[in-house]
Amino acid sequence: MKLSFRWYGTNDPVKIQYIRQIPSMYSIVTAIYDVPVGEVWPPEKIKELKATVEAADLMFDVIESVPVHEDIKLGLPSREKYIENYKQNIRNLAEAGVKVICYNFMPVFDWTRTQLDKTLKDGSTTLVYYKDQLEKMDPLKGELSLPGWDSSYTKEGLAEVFDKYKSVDEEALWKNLEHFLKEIIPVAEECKVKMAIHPDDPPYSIFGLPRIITNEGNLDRFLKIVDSEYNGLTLCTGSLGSASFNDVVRLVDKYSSMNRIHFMHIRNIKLLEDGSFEETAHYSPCGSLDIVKIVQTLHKNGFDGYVRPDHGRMIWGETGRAGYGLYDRALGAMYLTGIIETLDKLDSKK
Ligand code: DNO
Repeated sequence: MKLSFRWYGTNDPVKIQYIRQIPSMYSIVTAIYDVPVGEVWPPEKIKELKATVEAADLMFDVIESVPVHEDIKLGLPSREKYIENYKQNIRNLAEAGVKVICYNFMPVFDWTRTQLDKTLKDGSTTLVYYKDQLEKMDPLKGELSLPGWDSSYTKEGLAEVFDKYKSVDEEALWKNLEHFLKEIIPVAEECKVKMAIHPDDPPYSIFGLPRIITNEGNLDRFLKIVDSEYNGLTLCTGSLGSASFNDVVRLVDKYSSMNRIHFMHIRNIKLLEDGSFEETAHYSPCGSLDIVKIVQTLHKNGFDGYVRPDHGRMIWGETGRAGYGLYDRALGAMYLTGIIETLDKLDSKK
């Protein structure tokens, strides 16, 4: 397992040198953030980013994300141009040595929370998703954005895109995804870049928009569309685990033994009775997921892909990008490293 850490580039309040100081850190997970969604990332920008990462003695192996233009998800005729651009991005990133590209196929919104700074009992703040808060939110009335999103919309822009989705139900979205995959996966195969779709977060429809990368049946369906190792998953424990119908350990076991997980996002969440959830520290007793069992399952199946500690709380007075501070994610990284080292040592004693 290769430990990695998300970094938002030189504008990130978290310095890359600090990430380097986390023991066992191997690769950075990053992206080009100042090119509009759907456009080709200029090769010079990719080169520059790679050089910055390598100067910090870290690998430039994982991109999160190359975002998918909304016209592709909507299946509009203009999608062909964006799909060609997407293929070019895969080629250019492969040229720079990138091994895995993470992306998602969520209509309009990426990961969604209802509050970014909920104070927990210990005084830390965290991201939460409370169903009663969500019911009161009307994305068409206000501007909604999260710190990790690749794009956010104005009120007018949102109304327009919601309107376009009126004719796209789940089956139509599957069709549009199928068209996209059948175009891009052959390029990924040729370039030896593993594509890794991120599950929908939360894994069910919100604001009346369709969501399909949500549960075991749909993950099976996704993998069969193009049955290639290059058509794989980013298995995000917190996203899939935020619905009680998903058994995360089972999903990790199934898809890692099929060699279809290329990137793991590991974090814990506490599921509440009404289906709401709070993000917690990684340590298993803090949440509803058994992180040791998840890592143990990956280890048993010989998983050698990338792992990153996902969102952290804000602790020790840190301020910055909600979910993406340094301290709690670094604690998560060391917790994961401790589990992996223990498993490795127990294994060598057999
Ligand atoms: C949230 C992230 C997601 C992820 C995208 C992948 O923190 O895991 O925003 O990057 O869904 O495209």
